[in-house]
Amino acid sequence: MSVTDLPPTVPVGGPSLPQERRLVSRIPGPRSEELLARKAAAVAAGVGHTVPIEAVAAGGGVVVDADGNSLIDLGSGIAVTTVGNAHPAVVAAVQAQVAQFTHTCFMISPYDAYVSVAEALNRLTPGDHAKKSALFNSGAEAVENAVKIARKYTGRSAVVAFDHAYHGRTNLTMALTAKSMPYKSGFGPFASEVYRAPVSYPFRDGLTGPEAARRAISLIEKQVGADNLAAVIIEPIQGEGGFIVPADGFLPAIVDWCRANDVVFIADEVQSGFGRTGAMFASELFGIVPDLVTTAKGIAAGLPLAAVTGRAEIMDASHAGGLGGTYGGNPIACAAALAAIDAFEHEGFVDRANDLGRILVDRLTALQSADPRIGEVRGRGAMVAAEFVDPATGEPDAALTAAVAKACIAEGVIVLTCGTYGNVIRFLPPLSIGDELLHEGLDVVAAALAAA
Ligand code: PLZ
Repeated sequence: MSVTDLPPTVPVGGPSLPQERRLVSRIPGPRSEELLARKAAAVAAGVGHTVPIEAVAAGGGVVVDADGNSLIDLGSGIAVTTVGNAHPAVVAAVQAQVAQFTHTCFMISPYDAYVSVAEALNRLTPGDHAKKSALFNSGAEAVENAVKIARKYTGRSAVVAFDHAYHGRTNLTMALTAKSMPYKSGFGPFASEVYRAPVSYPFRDGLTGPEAARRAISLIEKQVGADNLAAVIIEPIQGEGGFIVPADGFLPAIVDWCRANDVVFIADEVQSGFGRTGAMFASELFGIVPDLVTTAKGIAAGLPLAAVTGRAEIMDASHAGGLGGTYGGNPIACAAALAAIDAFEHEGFVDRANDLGRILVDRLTALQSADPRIGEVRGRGAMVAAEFVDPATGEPDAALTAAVAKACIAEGVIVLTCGTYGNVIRFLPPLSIGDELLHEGLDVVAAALAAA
């Protein structure tokens, strides 16, 4: 069905959608319930959903459902629609490309959009060294390939990931991911030669960055050995694990150790990249230059695209034909990415992430000062979270977190939870949301917390 075939009651998405929270039924309303019943009958039970609606349109700062409810979007489809849903330039670029050609397979007949995305990534990722890129379909696939590339370059096999890490749902990326339930439980055996080190989690470990780095490096040296180690992979700000911002000095010390030991340092910026944190890449906030960077999500405003970008000599170590995939760097996804990247560079979105971040941190910190159940407010730019605890013990309070998130959704505000202990509400608004709508969303969060 094309947009023009939709019944007149279904609004067209994009920034022209009325920017309002509007509840015309309970959530889920009757039409959404119908779809959810069909989903339960037709879609594998393992594929869950957080917000019980049938989405029909989205744009600016709202998602509209089939019953006519308009929900404030504080999730961006997990940090994907960073420049906004159905951004007009992205829509135009996709429409033009889809009418031109949909696929040739870049490994068969190369085309401009792929090369242009690679050039943009080589230019935008941290560091001014010679870089190259390869494109894929999903964040997990980018991570898999970053590990392949690092192994080929170093001739070593071990990989170190960290506590609270999330890197994907494929076999190798499940092995790299820390949390068993729901990501890994029952899905093993997992890929071998993956080792786990402790991260810097200032709220829970109380260590300085250098102390936390020494702890991790000592474990790596004793339990893995630098000579066996191809790569260390880390999210500069951990996403699914709880929006954990490492203490100052932690990441630079790990990077320095990797350099000194010829270990490839991979920054997984799938969630933190592309303007989300108020810098183009979160690595910049910590003054680090990764050897390889994985990107996805925000890169193409909702079209499936991912990339590995890094030092030319590392990227070129793989033999011709060793990297690729049928759809990797699909021309429609690349066209969307070029439009989204242009929007990042010319529409002030990176500054906007910092403006939204200030509102989020101010409002949440004010709530925290009156409510000891908020243990910590943390994040950078428009990647901000609140961690909920039992004030008496400091223990994680997952039940409170789930209750607040559920109440927000029932009131028409999309919030997502995260965290190893399930006790974090994360805020990832599209950078196209207006201040007023963000404030209204946070009013609903405050009310939900007060009532919980
Ligand atoms: N690396 C840092 O955040 C995806 C996962 C949602 P894919 N995070 C959202 C879910 O429950 O499946 C992610 C990430 C980081 C890698 C990935 C994986 O990216 O595009 O989902 O494969």
